[in-house]
Amino acid sequence: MTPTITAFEASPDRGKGLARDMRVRWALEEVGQPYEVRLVSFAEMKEPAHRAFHPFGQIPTYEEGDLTLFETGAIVFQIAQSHAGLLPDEPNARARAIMWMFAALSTIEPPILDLQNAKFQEHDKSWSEERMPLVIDRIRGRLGDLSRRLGESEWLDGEFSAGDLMMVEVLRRLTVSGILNEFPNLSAYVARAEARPAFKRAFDAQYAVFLAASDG
Ligand code: GTB
Repeated sequence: MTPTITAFEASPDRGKGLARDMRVRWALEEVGQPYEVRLVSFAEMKEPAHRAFHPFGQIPTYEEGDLTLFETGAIVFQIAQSHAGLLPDEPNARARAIMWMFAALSTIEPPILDLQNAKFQEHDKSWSEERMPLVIDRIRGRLGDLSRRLGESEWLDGEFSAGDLMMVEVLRRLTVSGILNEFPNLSAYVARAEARPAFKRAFDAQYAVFLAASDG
């Protein structure tokens, strides 16, 4: 059964692969599972037809047979559980890879999202400039801890896993900010992951959507 995911018809990131369909595409490419994409406009995302798949009116969603999922953590976990290649077989190593997925989503991503909100939604507030150093320092704190744990290792825990995929996807949101460059081992970690053939296929697929939208 070929799964179908949803993605932005016109992503605001202009082809940089920063929207969250990228992590689902990448997971599917890593495990060699072909997929289809249904592109949705911002207006369509808020319509009842899309909200039936995603109560919060967002992308991505994942449909496979009679299973429909939203939330990239759940989607990538489902892909990793039902195919070989993204989770180790050994039970303890598998549990640790899943732990890193949660760490990416619940410990590293929130302060990074706070920076996006501060930059794009709160920049016109009187307190915005004063708050910014605090927002950036929270990210620095988390990245410092992550950088120390990664050290000179290639991946977070042994072989590349869904934990690395999710962590790299979260860290990629920081590339334009320059903060990641303060942690050379984390920059190298992201670059190593982006060099994976599966990442490149996923990136090219979402970029093709951007190019097609720009032509039209
Ligand atoms: N927790 C959910 C998950 O992990 O699936 C979050 C899903 C989510 O935030 N989806 C965003 C969305 O649909 C797209 S990825 N937003 C529209 C809305 O809420 O109305 C977030 C995103 C958007 C834009 C960029 N960008 O331009 O760089 C990057 C990431």
